[in-house]
Amino acid sequence: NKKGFIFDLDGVIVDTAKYHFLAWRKLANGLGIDFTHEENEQLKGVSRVRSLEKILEWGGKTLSEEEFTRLMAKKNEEYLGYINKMDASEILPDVNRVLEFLSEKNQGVALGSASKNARPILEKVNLLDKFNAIVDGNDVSKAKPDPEVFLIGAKLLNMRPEDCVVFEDSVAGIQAANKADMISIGIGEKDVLHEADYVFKDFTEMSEEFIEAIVSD
Ligand code: B16
Ligand code: MG
Repeated sequence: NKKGFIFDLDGVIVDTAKYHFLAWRKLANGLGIDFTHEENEQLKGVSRVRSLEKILEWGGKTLSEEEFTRLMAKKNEEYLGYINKMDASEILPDVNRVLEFLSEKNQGVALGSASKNARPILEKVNLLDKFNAIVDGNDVSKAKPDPEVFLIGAKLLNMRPEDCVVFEDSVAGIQAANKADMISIGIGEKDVLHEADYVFKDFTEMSEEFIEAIVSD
C-alpha cells in the first residue's frame, strides 16, 4: 500500500515562527505598531503579503504600494539572517524518525508550505533530499485555506488526493487539507486544531503503528 504524506514546514518540521516573530516585530515597532506573540500566532500559515496587511490593519496604518513592497523585502532580509544560522539541530523532535519510517515503507513524501523560503530552509537543516516533491509559496496562486498547495503536492507524487495525508500546525492548513479531501493530521493543540481528523501534540506522540494503520487503510 502506498500513500502520499505531505508535510507543512513552519511549525511541523522546524519552528521558524520564532524568527518570523522577531522580523515582523522589528518592522512593526519601526512603524510605531506593537506586535505580540498572540498576533504572531495568527500569522501562522498566512502568506507574506497577507501578514503585512494584517499587521497594518492591527496598527491602523496604511502604506503606499512602494513602501509596502520595500518593507516586505526588508522583513524577508531580516528573516533570512536568522535562517542562515539554522542547522539540523533545529529539526523538531521525531521528525527524522517519521521521515525515515516513511522512506523504509516506500511512501510518497512531499512538502506543502506557504513559505517562499522553504527550499533554503530545508537545505539548511539538511532535509532537502528526503522529499519526493516540494510545493512552496513560489508555486501557488491561492493561499491556504485554499487546497491548491496540497493538490499540487498530490499531483507531483502521482497520488489521488484521497490517498494523501497532511501534517499541519495551522487552522488554515487543516481546512485546506480537508477541502482537498485528504486525511488531515494536526500537529499542536487539540482545541485549536479541532477540525483535523487526528491531532498530536508533536511527532513524539505519533507511533509507527498509527502510521502503518494509515498506510494500509
Ligand atoms: P515566507 P508554512 C508559512 O509557512 C508561515 O507559517 C507563515 O508565518 C509565513 O508568513 C509564510 O510561510 C510565508 O513565509 O515569508 O518565508 O514566504 O507554515 O506554510 O510552512
Ligand atoms: Mg505551518
